[in-house]
Amino acid sequence: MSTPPEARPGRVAVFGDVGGQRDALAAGLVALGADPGTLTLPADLTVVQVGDLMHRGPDSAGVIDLVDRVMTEQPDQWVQLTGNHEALYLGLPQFHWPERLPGPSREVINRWWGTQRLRVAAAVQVPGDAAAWLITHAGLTQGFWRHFLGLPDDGVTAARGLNRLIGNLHEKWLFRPGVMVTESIDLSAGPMWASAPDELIPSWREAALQMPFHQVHGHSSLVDWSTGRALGLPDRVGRFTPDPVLRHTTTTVGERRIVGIDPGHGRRPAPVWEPLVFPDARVVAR
Ligand SMILES: [Mn+2]
Repeated sequence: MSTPPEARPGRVAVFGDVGGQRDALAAGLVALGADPGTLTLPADLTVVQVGDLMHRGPDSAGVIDLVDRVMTEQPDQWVQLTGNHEALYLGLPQFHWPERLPGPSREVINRWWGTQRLRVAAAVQVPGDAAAWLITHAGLTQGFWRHFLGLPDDGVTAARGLNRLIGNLHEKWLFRPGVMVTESIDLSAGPMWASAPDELIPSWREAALQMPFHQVHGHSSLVDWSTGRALGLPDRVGRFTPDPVLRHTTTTVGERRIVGIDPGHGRRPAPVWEPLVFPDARVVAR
């Protein structure tokens, strides 16, 4: 009997927002041992991508093709999460964006959603740490965790609760906007829209309880990497550790961590960035 892939510890690489930068994504995969020609992933590697595959950069259609091919050929090794930009194509438009994917790419996004290949959350377990890592596009705010998920007390239950909303009567909760849409700060902003400096980090820092998991998110950052400027109000964001080479920020909230990994690709790819790699981990919910 072979061991199911999800039970075998290996590298789990979490990729931030891609924003149409197909070559940057491919280079990141090759750096982790993917075949430079076919991009076939090495057997010990699982990728979790946090969504926002498209727009801004030069080759959104190429990104969708790349991901569709890897997900078809190695379905156990690629977990694709939904961002607010994917949501533009899922019948719930909430913001204006000047670019539009070509029809065939839109059909791929809809096929992923219809077949539940597009997820909202994943949970990763690292040996020796009792708390799991919850991975979503924008992060799970304390308010959304409390009011819309019913205070799940671990990351696996939180990930399952979020994914259970896909296709459910309450699916629209997942797209609950925040300050980036409404210009009004909401500590219950949803996992597609929460702003890290204004909503995600303050929602947990200001709560008198322990966050029951670690988190990884993309979507927004505590630093404008192009200028190095910190974003948000310092007394609400608190202290954090920026890594300008990886383009990651780490905030410690009590005993838990929140790691932001949006590299901030624009029209051009970020000059430096890395995925977050857990060297010995398992995807335990997806
Ligand atoms: Mn986003």
